This record gives sequence, structure tokens and C-alpha cells, in this order.
Amino acid sequence: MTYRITPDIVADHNARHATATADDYGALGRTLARRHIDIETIVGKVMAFGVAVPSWGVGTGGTRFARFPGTGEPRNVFDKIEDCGTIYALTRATPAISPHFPWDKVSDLRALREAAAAENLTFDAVNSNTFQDQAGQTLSYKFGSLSHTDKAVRSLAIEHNLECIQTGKELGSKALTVWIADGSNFAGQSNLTKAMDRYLEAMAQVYAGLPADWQVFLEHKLYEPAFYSTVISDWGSSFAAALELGPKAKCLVDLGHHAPNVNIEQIVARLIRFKKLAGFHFNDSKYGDDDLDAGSVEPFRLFLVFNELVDAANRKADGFTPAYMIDQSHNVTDPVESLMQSAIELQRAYAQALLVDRAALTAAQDSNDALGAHLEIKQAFTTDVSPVLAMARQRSGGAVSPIECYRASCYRSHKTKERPASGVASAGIV
Ligand SMILES: [Mn+2]
Repeated sequence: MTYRITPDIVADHNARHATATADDYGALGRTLARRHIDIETIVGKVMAFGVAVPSWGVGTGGTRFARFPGTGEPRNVFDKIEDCGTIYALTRATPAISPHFPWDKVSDLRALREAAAAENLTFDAVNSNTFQDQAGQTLSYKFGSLSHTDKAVRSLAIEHNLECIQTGKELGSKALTVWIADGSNFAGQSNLTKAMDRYLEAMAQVYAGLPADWQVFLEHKLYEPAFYSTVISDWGSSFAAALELGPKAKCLVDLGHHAPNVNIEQIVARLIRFKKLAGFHFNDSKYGDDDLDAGSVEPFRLFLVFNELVDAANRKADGFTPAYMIDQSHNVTDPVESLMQSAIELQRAYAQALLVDRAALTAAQDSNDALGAHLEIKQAFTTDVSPVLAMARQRSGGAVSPIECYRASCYRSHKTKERPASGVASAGIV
């Protein structure tokens, strides 16, 4: 029997915090009531918020220089599911896991389904991998995959994506996320037009393999590993490709995959407007695709993204069904702690966005009251919604303070004993 953080442990933790939880919630409720906001409505919406945890995120990540593994890391996909279950049990914000193939490949998919169900988890978008060669692979992705100059390599990449769809069907997924590393490192190395032609032709075959109720998420990324040009480098390339492929193709926004200072919230608004927003890979960054924890560097930018999402939800924007996933690399923290904290920060940005007085904001915008409009946004952002988040967790059976509860349980020490180092499960950055 493996160690688990049981509901009793969580209940004891919450009981110790009960007075403070109720006091803080009451105080914030009165503050919000003065602004004609019903705190119960906000709590209800936060409780309904869910974000998928990436299976590759529960192992320690690394950089191209080194990886410093922690102890008790997951050794296989079943250990990963167990850690994802722990994150969900404590935060109640992460009801799904986003698997990655072939990193999570097993022969018995039923066992995978049952393991997830035992943790009350479902499977979110399936991620394909044509950015590295697998053991025994005779053709190489060194010079690209879906856009490779050699048709045989493109066919291999297409087959892999079609296999991911089949696996995803078995797991109950409804979407395939495709990120390719294809691009070039030297000016002149690649014909920029032909590379896009080949990508579109290959993706059309992947698209043709989608079940009727599935979608394909195209993930753009500015650079890395290709450092001169990347085939799907930005939201414009992604949008054009999605438009050409058809209605089941949409654009996935990984917050770290843009040039510095790009107005991501405006990209989000554009994609919503044209019914092409697939969803997100949430993370944060300082310099590039840093894959830092969501909300850890620029919480205001994260809030502004959610401001667009709440705006779209409120006006019931046509075709607006975004998928929320985390995509981070945890190099110096316990991945379970980082993922819990990130899920909390996403809920925080969402709750803050729910506090925006939409009528007052619209009035200020329509009368060109620039500062008045800004103050409406700022008032929501500067409100400490922590009591709402704590109450949402308590009511859904999670821990009021997930990281405190996790540390007190010594979960990682238990896993260190249960999971003796025997090779390392795949962790990576996509
Ligand atoms: Mn990503």
C-alpha cells in the first residue's frame, strides 16, 4: 500500500485553520458586498474552475546544461498519476492530466484509465512528440518532422500523431496537441514557404484522422530548438494553418512562446474573436520560454489574460471553449508544490477577473475615460482574493493551505522510500 494524504489529514488541517478561514472570508465578503459583488457567486465559479496538470510536470525538469533530480520522483506514468492525484486532492483545481506520448506509453491502456479513475482524474489533451528520436527509430527528426524535406520522415511523424489519437480515444481524451520543433538554424537553410507547405500537407492527414468530436491544438513557439526560423513560430502562422486545416483545428497559446513584451492578452482576444482559441499552456517567464511557475513573475499579465477570458464567457462568445493546461519545468522546487501553487495562482487570476465591474468598465471605455477604465481593472487586480480561494478549496474537500498540508504530511519522504531510484522517468519542456 503506498502512502496517501487521506481526507482525514486534510480535514484536520482545515479544522486547525477554521476560525481564520471563516474570519477572512467574512471580511472579504463585506468588502465585496459594498461593491455589489456576491462572494458566494465568486466562490462557486472558482470551485468550478479546472486546469489540467501535464504528466511531464511532476518530474524535475532541467536545462540543456543539467538536471538535478529530487528524491522520490515518479519512475513511470503510474507514479506520475499518483502525484497528479495528490495535487488534485489538496487543491481540487486540477481534475485532469495531460499525457505525453511516447513518454507515457504503456501496453495496457486499461490500467492507465483505471489508475487515473482511482485518483478521480480524467485525461485531457494528448501530446505528441516528434521533437526527439525514439530508441530504435531508423529515420531521424534531426532536420524536422511534419515539415521534413524527406517524405518518409513526414510519414513517420504523421503515423505517430495518428497513433496518439488512437491512444487518446482509449483514454477518453478529446484533443491532440501538436507542437513541432521544426525550423532552421541558418539563414538560407530552409525554404520558408516550402517548409510551411509540407507542414500543412502533413497536418491535413493528421486532421483527417480526428474523430468527429475531437479537436487538434496547434501550439506555436517563437524559437528553440531552431534558432533562425521556426515553422509555426507565432500566432499568425498558427492561425493561418488552423484556418486552412478546418474548424477542428485551433490555436494553443503557451504563455512563454512569444517575443518579450508581446501583448498576449490581445492575441487571446483576437483568437476568441475569430473562434480559434484552443486553450492554454500556462506558465510564466522573464526572458524567453523559461517555463517558470504560473503567476510567479508577471501576475498582472496573467490577470489580464483571464480578464479577456471572463469577458468572453460573460458575453457567451461563439465557439469559446478553452482548454486549460499547465506547462512548466520545475528545476529547483518540488514539482508537486510548484504545480499546486501554480493552480492556485491561476484560480487567483480567474477570481480577480471575476471581480471586474463589467458595466462600469464598459461605461468608462465607451466614454473614453482612460484612467477610469484602468482603475476598474486595477481595483479587481489589487483585491486579495485569498479567502475566496481558501473557502473554495475547503468546500470541495481540498486543503485550505495545500503546500502547508503537503509539507506536514511528509509525502515526499514517503515517496522517497517507496520509489527507490531506478532510472528516471521522462520529463521535459514542450
Ligand atoms: Mn507548451
